[in-house]
Amino acid sequence: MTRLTSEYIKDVPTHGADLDSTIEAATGRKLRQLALEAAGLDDDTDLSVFTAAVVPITSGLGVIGGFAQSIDAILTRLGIDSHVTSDTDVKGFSEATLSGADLVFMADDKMFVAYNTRERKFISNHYGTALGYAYILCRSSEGVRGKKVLVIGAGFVGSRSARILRDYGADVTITDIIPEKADMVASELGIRSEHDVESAVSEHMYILNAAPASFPGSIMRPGVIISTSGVPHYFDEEAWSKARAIVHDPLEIGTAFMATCSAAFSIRGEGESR
Ligand code: 2YC
Repeated sequence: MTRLTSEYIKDVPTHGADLDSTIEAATGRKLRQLALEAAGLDDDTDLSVFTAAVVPITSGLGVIGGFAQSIDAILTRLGIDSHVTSDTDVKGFSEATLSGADLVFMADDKMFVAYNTRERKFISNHYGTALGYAYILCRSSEGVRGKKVLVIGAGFVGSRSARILRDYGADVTITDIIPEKADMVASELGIRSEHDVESAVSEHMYILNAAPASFPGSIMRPGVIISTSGVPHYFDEEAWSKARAIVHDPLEIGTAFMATCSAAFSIRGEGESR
């Protein structure tokens, strides 16, 4: 799991409108609407009835400057009544629960979760990111049913994205720099794996990139759509000129889908932690 840096997320609190215009150009919808739809919630769902607390966690490599504040800004943009706790770690968690927070967001070096205190269930950032980028790819291509889709990266996010895209009816191929990882996920999901990443990229119009990969525009097909959570994120000029859409951000998409999916536990009264 790639650890974010303060530098990488410094624009998150203010980049909401820019991200929405990129997402809207690709899908015709804004992020909030997509995150509600994917969580099975109505577009007019009022998320302001939910309170959220973001707890900075100092374990392991410690706090990332601006991380909790970025999560807080993302949740506020969704209409959730959010705040960052004044304390960190366990004291911060006790402050969150004593304040009656419905949703508690916290991340150590291994996991980032949205915990629904009412339903006692959580949504991980791995799942929120996988769902978010898969749903954006689906909505960018007027649906992926029967379409060839490439997933790059067979880790936590890539394997979950592949499952979600398969369940959307896509013809999914997965690839990874470690071929055995792709083969394992492929056999588990009943999809194809491809060991030659570059030839796989050159053969697909719909790509979900969940790896810190960067591939040259010279191997891409004109009009390709790339939904890419991978960090670090780099595409050359030819890639930007060829692609119909390249959708990326370091934190907001995954967090927004975590938020709607964790709220959905309360609204829909069903679902399991994931
Ligand atoms: O500021 C804090 O509370 C830190 N404990 C946060 C550490 C987050 C580490 N994880 C990451 O940088 C990202 C996640 C957002 C998802 C994958 N890696």
